[in-house]
Amino acid sequence: MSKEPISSIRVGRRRFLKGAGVVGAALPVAGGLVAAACYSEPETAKSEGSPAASGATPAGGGSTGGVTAQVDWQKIDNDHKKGVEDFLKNQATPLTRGKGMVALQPRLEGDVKVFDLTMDEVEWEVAPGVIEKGRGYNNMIPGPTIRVTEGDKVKINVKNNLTESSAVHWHGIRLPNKMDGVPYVTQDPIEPGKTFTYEFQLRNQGSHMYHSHHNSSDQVNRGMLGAFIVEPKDKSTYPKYDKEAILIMNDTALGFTLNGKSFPATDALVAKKGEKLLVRWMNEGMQYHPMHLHGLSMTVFQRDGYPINPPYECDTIDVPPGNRFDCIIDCNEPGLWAFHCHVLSHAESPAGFFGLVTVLVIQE
Ligand SMILES: [Cu+2]
Repeated sequence: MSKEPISSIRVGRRRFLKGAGVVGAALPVAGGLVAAACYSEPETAKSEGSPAASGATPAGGGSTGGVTAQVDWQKIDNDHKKGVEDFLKNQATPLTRGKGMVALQPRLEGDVKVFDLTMDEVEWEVAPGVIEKGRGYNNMIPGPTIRVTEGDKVKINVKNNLTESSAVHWHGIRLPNKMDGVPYVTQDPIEPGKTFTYEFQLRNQGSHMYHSHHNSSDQVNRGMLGAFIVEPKDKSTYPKYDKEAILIMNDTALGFTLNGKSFPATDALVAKKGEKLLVRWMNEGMQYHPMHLHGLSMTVFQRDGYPINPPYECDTIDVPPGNRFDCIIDCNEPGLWAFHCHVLSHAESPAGFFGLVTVLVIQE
Protein backbone atom coordinates (compact mmCIF):
# COMPACT_ATOMS: atom_id res chain seq x y z
CA MET A 1 0.00 0.00 0.00
CA SER A 2 1.21 3.43 -0.85
CA LYS A 3 2.59 5.60 1.90
CA GLU A 4 3.22 8.40 -0.55
CA PRO A 5 2.52 11.73 1.12
CA ILE A 6 -0.68 13.27 -0.15
CA SER A 7 1.12 16.52 -0.75
CA SER A 8 3.09 14.84 -3.54
CA ILE A 9 0.00 13.62 -5.36
CA ARG A 10 -1.08 15.60 -8.39
CA VAL A 11 -4.26 14.71 -10.17
CA GLY A 12 -5.55 15.95 -13.51
CA ARG A 13 -8.78 17.92 -13.42
CA ARG A 14 -10.73 15.26 -15.27
CA ARG A 15 -9.24 12.43 -13.25
CA PHE A 16 -9.87 14.48 -10.12
CA LEU A 17 -13.53 14.89 -10.97
CA LYS A 18 -13.91 11.38 -12.37
CA GLY A 19 -12.21 9.84 -9.40
CA ALA A 20 -14.50 11.72 -7.13
CA GLY A 21 -17.43 10.33 -9.06
CA VAL A 22 -18.21 13.72 -10.49
CA VAL A 23 -17.77 13.20 -14.22
CA GLY A 24 -20.66 11.26 -15.72
CA ALA A 25 -22.19 10.61 -12.34
CA ALA A 26 -24.43 12.42 -9.97
CA LEU A 27 -22.82 13.31 -6.70
CA PRO A 28 -25.01 16.08 -5.35
CA VAL A 29 -22.13 17.76 -3.56
CA ALA A 30 -20.10 17.89 -6.76
CA GLY A 31 -22.97 18.96 -8.95
CA GLY A 32 -22.15 22.56 -8.23
CA LEU A 33 -18.64 22.07 -9.51
CA VAL A 34 -19.83 20.48 -12.74
CA ALA A 35 -22.45 23.12 -13.18
CA ALA A 36 -19.71 25.68 -12.84
CA ALA A 37 -18.22 24.57 -16.14
CA CYS A 38 -21.43 25.26 -18.05
CA TYR A 39 -22.59 28.09 -15.89
CA SER A 40 -24.99 30.53 -17.47
CA GLU A 41 -25.97 33.91 -16.20
CA PRO A 42 -29.25 33.99 -14.29
CA GLU A 43 -32.06 35.73 -16.11
CA THR A 44 -32.19 38.50 -13.52
CA ALA A 45 -28.75 39.70 -14.58
CA LYS A 46 -29.93 40.33 -18.08
CA SER A 47 -32.82 42.57 -17.15
CA GLU A 48 -32.87 45.86 -18.97
CA GLY A 49 -30.69 48.53 -17.51
CA SER A 50 -28.81 46.32 -15.07
CA PRO A 51 -25.09 47.04 -14.73
CA ALA A 52 -24.36 43.41 -15.64
CA ALA A 53 -26.30 43.72 -18.88
CA SER A 54 -24.52 46.92 -19.81
CA GLY A 55 -21.11 45.60 -18.83
CA ALA A 56 -20.67 48.20 -16.11
CA THR A 57 -18.67 47.38 -13.03
CA PRO A 58 -20.99 46.50 -10.17
CA ALA A 59 -21.27 49.11 -7.48
CA GLY A 60 -19.88 48.37 -4.04
CA GLY A 61 -21.97 47.16 -1.10
CA GLY A 62 -24.44 49.25 0.77
CA SER A 63 -27.50 48.88 -1.38
CA THR A 64 -30.27 46.85 0.18
CA GLY A 65 -32.38 46.21 -2.91
CA GLY A 66 -32.92 46.67 -6.61
CA VAL A 67 -30.43 46.14 -9.39
CA THR A 68 -27.28 46.84 -7.38
CA ALA A 69 -28.13 44.17 -4.84
CA GLN A 70 -28.64 41.65 -7.66
CA VAL A 71 -25.24 42.44 -9.09
CA ASP A 72 -23.65 42.12 -5.67
CA TRP A 73 -24.94 38.63 -5.05
CA GLN A 74 -23.89 37.59 -8.51
CA LYS A 75 -20.41 38.94 -7.96
CA ILE A 76 -20.19 37.02 -4.69
CA ASP A 77 -21.35 33.84 -6.44
CA ASN A 78 -18.97 34.33 -9.35
CA ASP A 79 -15.99 35.04 -7.11
CA HIS A 80 -16.71 31.95 -5.03
CA LYS A 81 -17.08 29.85 -8.17
CA LYS A 82 -13.80 31.10 -9.61
CA GLY A 83 -12.00 30.24 -6.38
CA VAL A 84 -13.23 26.64 -6.46
CA GLU A 85 -12.40 26.31 -10.16
CA ASP A 86 -8.91 27.65 -9.51
CA PHE A 87 -8.48 25.16 -6.67
CA LEU A 88 -9.37 22.32 -9.05
CA LYS A 89 -6.94 23.63 -11.67
CA ASN A 90 -4.26 23.86 -8.99
CA GLN A 91 -4.50 20.10 -8.41
CA ALA A 92 -3.50 19.45 -12.02
CA THR A 93 -0.97 22.24 -12.49
CA PRO A 94 0.19 24.33 -9.52
CA LEU A 95 -1.01 27.91 -9.82
CA THR A 96 1.85 29.20 -7.67
CA ARG A 97 5.61 28.86 -7.84
CA GLY A 98 7.48 27.16 -5.02
CA LYS A 99 6.59 24.11 -3.01
CA GLY A 100 7.53 23.44 0.58
CA MET A 101 8.04 20.28 2.60
CA VAL A 102 10.17 18.38 0.12
CA ALA A 103 11.60 15.30 1.87
CA LEU A 104 15.16 16.00 3.03
CA GLN A 105 17.48 13.10 2.26
CA PRO A 106 20.28 12.46 4.73
CA ARG A 107 23.73 11.10 3.97
CA LEU A 108 25.32 8.56 6.25
CA GLU A 109 28.49 9.20 8.24
CA GLY A 110 28.94 5.85 9.97
CA ASP A 111 25.66 5.28 11.81
CA VAL A 112 24.79 9.01 11.87
CA LYS A 113 22.23 10.54 9.50
CA VAL A 114 23.52 13.92 8.37
CA PHE A 115 21.12 16.63 7.16
CA ASP A 116 22.00 20.04 5.71
CA LEU A 117 19.73 23.04 6.25
CA THR A 118 20.14 26.63 5.13
CA MET A 119 18.22 29.60 6.48
CA ASP A 120 17.14 31.80 3.60
CA GLU A 121 15.32 34.97 2.67
CA VAL A 122 12.62 33.75 0.27
CA GLU A 123 10.21 35.51 -2.06
CA TRP A 124 7.25 33.19 -1.54
CA GLU A 125 4.12 32.96 -3.67
CA VAL A 126 1.40 32.25 -1.13
CA ALA A 127 -1.55 32.45 -3.52
CA PRO A 128 -1.62 33.09 -7.28
CA GLY A 129 0.15 36.41 -7.82
CA VAL A 130 0.55 37.06 -4.09
CA ILE A 131 4.28 37.14 -3.38
CA GLU A 132 5.45 37.84 0.18
CA LYS A 133 8.81 38.45 1.81
CA GLY A 134 9.20 35.10 3.52
CA ARG A 135 11.97 33.33 5.34
CA GLY A 136 12.50 29.63 5.05
CA TYR A 137 14.82 26.66 5.18
CA ASN A 138 16.46 25.41 1.96
CA ASN A 139 14.58 28.16 0.09
CA MET A 140 11.15 26.72 0.79
CA ILE A 141 8.18 27.28 3.09
CA PRO A 142 7.57 25.17 5.11
CA GLY A 143 11.12 23.90 5.22
CA PRO A 144 11.98 20.40 4.03
CA THR A 145 10.45 17.53 5.97
CA ILE A 146 12.89 15.56 8.09
CA ARG A 147 11.86 11.95 8.71
CA VAL A 148 13.79 9.60 10.93
CA THR A 149 13.15 6.65 13.23
CA GLU A 150 13.24 6.45 17.00
CA GLY A 151 16.78 5.56 18.02
CA ASP A 152 18.42 7.24 15.00
CA LYS A 153 21.44 9.47 15.56
CA VAL A 154 21.31 12.71 13.60
CA LYS A 155 23.66 15.55 12.81
CA ILE A 156 22.08 18.66 11.31
CA ASN A 157 24.29 21.38 9.83
CA VAL A 158 22.50 24.74 9.74
CA LYS A 159 23.93 27.59 7.66
CA ASN A 160 22.51 31.07 8.20
CA ASN A 161 22.02 32.99 4.94
CA LEU A 162 19.67 35.51 6.55
CA THR A 163 20.32 39.18 7.19
CA GLU A 164 19.92 38.52 10.92
CA SER A 165 20.80 35.88 13.52
CA SER A 166 18.70 32.81 14.19
CA ALA A 167 18.73 29.33 15.78
CA VAL A 168 16.75 26.13 15.33
CA HIS A 169 14.56 24.71 18.07
CA TRP A 170 13.56 21.03 17.67
CA HIS A 171 10.03 21.34 18.93
CA GLY A 172 8.81 18.29 20.87
CA ILE A 173 12.03 16.33 20.56
CA ARG A 174 13.76 15.00 23.69
CA LEU A 175 17.42 15.92 23.41
CA PRO A 176 20.46 17.16 25.35
CA ASN A 177 19.83 20.67 26.70
CA LYS A 178 22.62 22.33 24.71
CA MET A 179 20.96 21.15 21.46
CA ASP A 180 17.61 22.81 22.27
CA GLY A 181 18.26 25.83 20.06
CA VAL A 182 17.29 28.82 22.20
CA PRO A 183 19.72 31.77 21.89
CA TYR A 184 21.22 32.95 25.20
CA VAL A 185 19.47 30.10 27.02
CA THR A 186 21.22 27.08 25.48
CA GLN A 187 23.49 28.50 22.76
CA ASP A 188 24.71 31.67 21.09
CA PRO A 189 22.62 32.80 18.13
CA ILE A 190 23.80 31.61 14.72
CA GLU A 191 24.94 34.90 13.18
CA PRO A 192 24.53 35.76 9.48
CA GLY A 193 26.99 33.73 7.41
CA LYS A 194 27.74 31.29 10.26
CA THR A 195 26.98 27.57 10.56
CA PHE A 196 26.00 25.59 13.64
CA THR A 197 25.74 21.81 13.93
CA TYR A 198 23.12 20.11 16.06
CA GLU A 199 23.66 16.51 17.12
CA PHE A 200 21.32 14.26 19.03
CA GLN A 201 19.76 10.81 19.15
CA LEU A 202 15.99 10.44 18.78
CA ARG A 203 14.45 9.19 22.00
CA ASN A 204 10.76 9.87 21.39
CA GLN A 205 8.60 9.11 18.36
CA GLY A 206 5.91 11.49 17.12
CA SER A 207 4.92 14.32 14.83
CA HIS A 208 7.33 17.04 15.81
CA MET A 209 8.48 20.31 14.28
CA TYR A 210 11.55 22.47 13.90
CA HIS A 211 11.46 26.23 13.84
CA SER A 212 13.35 29.41 14.60
CA HIS A 213 13.55 30.40 18.26
CA HIS A 214 15.00 33.87 17.67
CA ASN A 215 12.90 36.91 16.80
CA SER A 216 10.43 34.12 16.33
CA SER A 217 7.18 36.05 16.05
CA ASP A 218 8.70 37.41 12.86
CA GLN A 219 10.89 34.51 11.68
CA VAL A 220 8.47 31.63 12.32
CA ASN A 221 5.57 33.67 11.04
CA ARG A 222 7.44 34.36 7.85
CA GLY A 223 8.06 30.67 7.28
CA MET A 224 10.99 29.38 9.33
CA LEU A 225 9.34 26.10 10.27
CA GLY A 226 9.14 22.51 9.15
CA ALA A 227 7.93 19.02 10.07
CA PHE A 228 10.22 16.64 11.94
CA ILE A 229 8.66 13.18 11.90
CA VAL A 230 10.06 10.51 14.19
CA GLU A 231 8.64 7.12 13.22
CA PRO A 232 8.20 4.66 16.10
CA LYS A 233 10.73 1.84 16.16
CA ASP A 234 8.02 -0.60 17.19
CA LYS A 235 4.91 -0.04 15.07
CA SER A 236 2.93 -2.98 16.49
CA THR A 237 0.59 -0.74 18.48
CA TYR A 238 0.55 2.13 15.97
CA PRO A 239 -2.69 2.58 13.98
CA LYS A 240 -2.63 1.13 10.47
CA TYR A 241 -2.98 3.58 7.58
CA ASP A 242 -2.66 3.68 3.80
CA LYS A 243 -1.71 7.30 3.14
CA GLU A 244 -0.36 10.19 5.10
CA ALA A 245 -0.74 13.95 4.99
CA ILE A 246 1.09 16.56 7.04
CA LEU A 247 -0.86 19.79 7.44
CA ILE A 248 0.99 22.74 8.95
CA MET A 249 -0.97 25.86 9.74
CA ASN A 250 0.48 29.33 9.95
CA ASP A 251 -1.04 32.80 10.17
CA THR A 252 -0.31 36.52 10.37
CA ALA A 253 2.80 37.49 8.35
CA LEU A 254 2.06 35.43 5.22
CA GLY A 255 -1.68 35.29 5.86
CA PHE A 256 -3.49 32.08 6.72
CA THR A 257 -1.61 29.18 5.17
CA LEU A 258 -1.77 25.40 5.00
CA ASN A 259 1.66 24.04 4.13
CA GLY A 260 2.77 27.52 3.07
CA LYS A 261 -0.10 28.12 0.65
CA SER A 262 -3.44 29.84 0.85
CA PHE A 263 -6.58 28.55 -0.94
CA PRO A 264 -6.88 28.14 -3.95
CA ALA A 265 -3.17 27.19 -3.99
CA THR A 266 -3.59 24.54 -1.28
CA ASP A 267 -3.27 20.84 -2.15
CA ALA A 268 -6.33 18.62 -1.97
CA LEU A 269 -6.13 15.47 0.14
CA VAL A 270 -6.85 12.50 -2.11
CA ALA A 271 -7.79 8.97 -1.04
CA LYS A 272 -9.66 6.01 -2.42
CA LYS A 273 -12.83 4.73 -0.80
CA GLY A 274 -11.90 2.35 2.01
CA GLU A 275 -8.45 3.81 2.64
CA LYS A 276 -7.31 5.08 5.99
CA LEU A 277 -5.65 8.47 5.90
CA LEU A 278 -3.23 9.57 8.61
CA VAL A 279 -3.30 13.33 9.10
CA ARG A 280 -0.62 15.00 11.18
CA TRP A 281 -1.83 18.46 12.23
CA MET A 282 0.72 21.05 13.28
CA ASN A 283 0.08 24.66 14.22
CA GLU A 284 3.05 27.00 13.80
CA GLY A 285 0.87 30.11 13.90
CA MET A 286 -0.18 32.47 16.68
CA GLN A 287 -3.89 31.69 16.64
CA TYR A 288 -6.17 28.73 17.34
CA HIS A 289 -7.47 26.92 14.29
CA PRO A 290 -10.43 24.55 14.74
CA MET A 291 -10.14 22.46 11.57
CA HIS A 292 -13.47 21.06 10.47
CA LEU A 293 -13.99 18.07 8.19
CA HIS A 294 -17.35 17.77 6.46
CA GLY A 295 -19.19 14.45 6.28
CA LEU A 296 -16.65 12.23 8.05
CA SER A 297 -14.85 12.03 11.36
CA MET A 298 -11.26 12.01 12.57
CA THR A 299 -10.05 9.55 15.22
CA VAL A 300 -7.44 11.39 17.25
CA PHE A 301 -4.87 9.02 18.76
CA GLN A 302 -1.86 11.16 19.59
CA ARG A 303 -1.11 14.66 20.82
CA ASP A 304 2.42 16.07 20.69
CA GLY A 305 3.68 12.53 20.12
CA TYR A 306 2.03 11.17 23.26
CA PRO A 307 -0.72 8.55 22.97
CA ILE A 308 -4.34 9.42 23.72
CA ASN A 309 -6.03 6.46 25.42
CA PRO A 310 -8.63 5.80 24.36
CA PRO A 311 -8.52 7.71 21.07
CA TYR A 312 -11.48 10.04 20.52
CA GLU A 313 -13.58 10.83 17.49
CA CYS A 314 -14.45 14.32 16.28
CA ASP A 315 -15.15 16.29 13.14
CA THR A 316 -13.57 19.55 14.33
CA ILE A 317 -10.11 19.48 15.83
CA ASP A 318 -8.90 22.58 17.59
CA VAL A 319 -5.15 22.85 17.09
CA PRO A 320 -3.58 25.43 19.40
CA PRO A 321 -0.23 27.05 18.56
CA GLY A 322 2.66 24.63 19.04
CA ASN A 323 0.39 21.58 19.22
CA ARG A 324 0.47 18.52 17.01
CA PHE A 325 -2.41 16.08 16.68
CA ASP A 326 -2.33 12.79 14.79
CA CYS A 327 -5.59 11.35 13.55
CA ILE A 328 -6.95 8.70 11.23
CA ILE A 329 -9.73 9.42 8.75
CA ASP A 330 -11.64 6.36 7.60
CA CYS A 331 -12.32 7.38 4.00
CA ASN A 332 -15.58 5.50 3.52
CA GLU A 333 -17.82 8.13 1.91
CA PRO A 334 -16.93 9.16 -1.66
CA GLY A 335 -17.15 12.79 -2.66
CA LEU A 336 -15.50 16.14 -2.26
CA TRP A 337 -15.51 17.01 1.42
CA ALA A 338 -14.70 20.55 2.43
CA PHE A 339 -12.00 20.71 5.10
CA HIS A 340 -11.44 24.14 6.61
CA CYS A 341 -10.74 26.27 9.65
CA HIS A 342 -14.00 27.08 11.40
CA VAL A 343 -12.87 30.51 12.51
CA LEU A 344 -14.63 31.59 9.34
CA SER A 345 -12.63 34.77 8.93
CA HIS A 346 -9.62 32.46 8.36
CA ALA A 347 -11.39 30.71 5.50
CA GLU A 348 -13.97 32.74 3.62
CA SER A 349 -14.79 36.29 2.61
CA PRO A 350 -17.27 37.83 0.16
CA ALA A 351 -14.57 37.15 -2.46
CA GLY A 352 -14.75 33.40 -1.75
CA PHE A 353 -12.64 30.86 0.11
CA PHE A 354 -9.08 31.75 1.02
CA GLY A 355 -6.51 30.73 3.62
CA LEU A 356 -7.09 27.60 5.66
CA VAL A 357 -9.24 25.65 3.22
CA THR A 358 -8.73 22.41 1.34
CA VAL A 359 -10.86 19.49 0.16
CA LEU A 360 -10.70 15.80 1.02
CA VAL A 361 -11.37 13.93 -2.22
CA ILE A 362 -12.53 10.36 -1.72
CA GLN A 363 -12.56 8.49 -5.00
CA GLU A 364 -14.90 5.55 -5.74
CU1 LIG B 1 -8.19 29.40 11.85
